[in-house]
Amino acid sequence: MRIDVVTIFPDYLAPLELSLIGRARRAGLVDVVVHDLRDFTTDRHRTVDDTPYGGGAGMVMKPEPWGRALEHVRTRPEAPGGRPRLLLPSPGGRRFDQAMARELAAEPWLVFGCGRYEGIDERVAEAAAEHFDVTLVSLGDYVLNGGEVAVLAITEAVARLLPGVVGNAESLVEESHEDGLLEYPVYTKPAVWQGREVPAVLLSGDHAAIAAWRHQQRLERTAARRPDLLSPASAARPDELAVVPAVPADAPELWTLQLAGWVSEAHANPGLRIPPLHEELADVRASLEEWSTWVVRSAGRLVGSVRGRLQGEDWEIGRLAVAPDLQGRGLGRRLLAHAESTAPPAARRAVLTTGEGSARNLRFYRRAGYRPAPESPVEPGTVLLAKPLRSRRTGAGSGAAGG
Ligand code: JD8
Repeated sequence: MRIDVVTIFPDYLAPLELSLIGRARRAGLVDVVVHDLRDFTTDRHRTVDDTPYGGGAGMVMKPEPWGRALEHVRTRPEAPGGRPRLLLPSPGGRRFDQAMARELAAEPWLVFGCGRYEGIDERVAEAAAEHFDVTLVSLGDYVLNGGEVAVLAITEAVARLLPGVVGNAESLVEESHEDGLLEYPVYTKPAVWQGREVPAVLLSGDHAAIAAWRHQQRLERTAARRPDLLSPASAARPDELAVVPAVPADAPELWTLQLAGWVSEAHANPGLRIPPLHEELADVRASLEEWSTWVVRSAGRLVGSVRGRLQGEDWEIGRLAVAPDLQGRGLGRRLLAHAESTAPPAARRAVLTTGEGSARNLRFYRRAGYRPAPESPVEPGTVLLAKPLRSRRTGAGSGAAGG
């Protein structure tokens, strides 16, 4: 792989002469060439910046030196030929991650353009697209003073994936972000340090037990420190998620969600017939015609739903479901509040049913203001709960006196 870097601070890239990457360069496994942008200026002050059109603080990098520099990198005799990837570090770029590192490691030729000041004249990237595949890349959501640090990090993350750069390629496999899990804790001699022991399993010689322990450690650490890596859905904060009307295409996932969501209710109410667990996909499709139904998606996955329909002066709320692995984060509360907020003016109270044995649900609905309804539930073994709705007609408080 060839890596060309254009910068006004060539010495900033000196760390790439060290350690693994330095050794790989000397071994010819990767060829890194650093170019000084000022070599492509034409004035005796080697000017690379000027004031911004439209005013404002700071300076902007001039296009001409960049045009000349990129043309030189692309066409000089030692250039490997073909259409290089031009990577322009920028706070607004595509977030660099291990997947992008793997993608870039498959490229024969990378060219990095390091901006400074307030950035590079926008026309440079536009013009470069004629001969380069241009990608704006960001190291992360914080502001640096230039692109060099990003190039150091990206070059190291990419070059170490090249064959022969990391001595034992095996170790690449179990690394964080490689397979979506953080790495397991590591230890070396002495077995006891400051009274702190190395976990006994690691001294056991039982490789199967060690592998299992390490995998468990990776899962626990990832769940504790980076739940977003486990399933992007798990990271979403409920108040960030949009509650939207369900569409027919949601039916299969809705069916799956309700089958998953009512298992715990079945356990809590032995012998009680739980309608959601006895429905087929066709029943769910049909229900979308009869009920106003809303869903919530996180990272593309349908993770919550609720529905409502007017029965006389009652706004009947049902099928409030949250994916089991995402319960306990307030999404249920959000969905219930949404269902209540969409009750038509004619509705004087919200009603819903849950199992007598569903202690957790009963606590949840009580906290939301629901109380056992005066009338008996339809199904034996269930509880009919009701909550007065702020009557829209009068704008007065809930039906209850003084409500
Ligand atoms: C390139 C100039 C500085 C940025 C005014 C501060 C990447 N993750 C990242 N954060 N910041 C950068 C980055 C910053 C750069 C340049 C990359 C060129 N600056 C500018 C805009 C605000 N100054 C980055 N990758």
